[in-house]
Amino acid sequence: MKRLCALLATLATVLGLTAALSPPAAAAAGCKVDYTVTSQWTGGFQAGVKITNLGAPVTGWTLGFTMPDAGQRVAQGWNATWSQSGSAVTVAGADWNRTLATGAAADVGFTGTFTGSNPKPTAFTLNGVACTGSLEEEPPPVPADGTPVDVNGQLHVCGVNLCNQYDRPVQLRGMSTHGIQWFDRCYNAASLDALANDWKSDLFRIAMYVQEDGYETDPAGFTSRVNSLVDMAEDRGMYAVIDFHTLTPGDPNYNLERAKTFFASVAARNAGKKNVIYEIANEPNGVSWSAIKNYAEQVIPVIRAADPDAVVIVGTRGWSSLGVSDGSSESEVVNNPVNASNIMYAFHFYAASHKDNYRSAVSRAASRLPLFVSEFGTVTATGGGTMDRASTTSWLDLLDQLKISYANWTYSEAPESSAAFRPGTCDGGDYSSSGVLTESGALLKSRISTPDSFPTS
Ligand code: IDC
Repeated sequence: MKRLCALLATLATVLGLTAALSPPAAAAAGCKVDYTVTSQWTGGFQAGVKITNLGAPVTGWTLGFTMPDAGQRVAQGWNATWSQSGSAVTVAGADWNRTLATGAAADVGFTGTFTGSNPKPTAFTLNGVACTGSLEEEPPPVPADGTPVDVNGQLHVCGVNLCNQYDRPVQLRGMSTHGIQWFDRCYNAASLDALANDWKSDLFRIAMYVQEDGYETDPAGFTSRVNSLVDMAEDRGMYAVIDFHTLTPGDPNYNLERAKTFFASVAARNAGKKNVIYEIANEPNGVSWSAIKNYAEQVIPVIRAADPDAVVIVGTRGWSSLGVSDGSSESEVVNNPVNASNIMYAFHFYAASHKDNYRSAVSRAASRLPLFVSEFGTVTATGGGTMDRASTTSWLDLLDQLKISYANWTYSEAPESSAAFRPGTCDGGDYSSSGVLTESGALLKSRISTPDSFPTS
């Protein structure tokens, strides 16, 4: 029936009979498109397109529209496959957003070039049906008064989500330190104030390397520094992720005794706080899932004995890729989960290196496992290279849609493109203005600082 309507509508358009043949109500049932130019510069622009399906559910969709001006060209698109032929643009949904229930929406976007006045595209269609619908606009979320920790209180895992004190799913968005053995001076009152107040970050991840001149060289000193950073986050109403940053060697069991000592101490010291989340192994690599699970089942009871109600994040195989970087998949975890409650599984990605097959794994896994993106970069897995804006935007849109919390690598002035600040920033007191931000820092600040809409009942 839909096909027939679409065919009739097309025929009617061709014959110039639209008004006479198609009842307005039928046309309005198809879809609604919100097109927004989010930024524009000389000759270029970035636009977001929100497609809302007002018709029957679809399991695959193609959006069409027309560029009114001959100079308007799509340069790079995301969250879909984009192509342009003459003035006609075609956008085909990606694996993870191709299903749209009635009333559901997909967000896609692109950067483009233009030569004239950059008018808004016209003739939007969804699977061939004109998008002339309108919906009651949802009121914009009203941010609750108070800091993220004031509003959400003690967190816990409910189903596959991170939930707040009202048992409602929340997404925390924030930043990770670089290795605190190297960039300690970047974590001071001014930078933490900026993170809480200007970046409006919900979350501060404290990356305490174990090797590479980290914890193993001075357990007492690093434990005390982590505790003082937890306090600084708490004072500003941010959650703190205590990251036991194992990396090389990749088998977390190499550090098992150190992990037990460290977590027994920080869990006892911080048990009364509501803002602490424990991440027990940053990125296991070159090691099986069963060995990681065994490590987790020895460390988690140590934490629980001291701090029974805190959320614990468990790293996954293949540098916390849910096994994907080792040619495996999330099913090894789904089929053999860690024997503990109130835990989440880490997923890490670097947007220029990890793309569609990783996004597919996350969108599949998200309905089976509680996931926490405790680290990601906008660049390649080396921490350097060119920032991949399109892939980063795809990732963050997906995490927003799935309400998966994230922390970006890094809130630091490291001389590499993943760092949010230009080298030298930590000599001064400014951690927010465009003069100190790198391209990655500017993108992340713009994403993190949008209002939270934490449920309050
Ligand atoms: C990188 C840092 C780099 C440092 C290196 C040392 O960006 O300055 O020299 O560690 O080990 C990870 C790790 C994280 C890496 C990061 C980028 O968790 O420690 O930081 N990365 O390579 N996993 C994937 C990428």
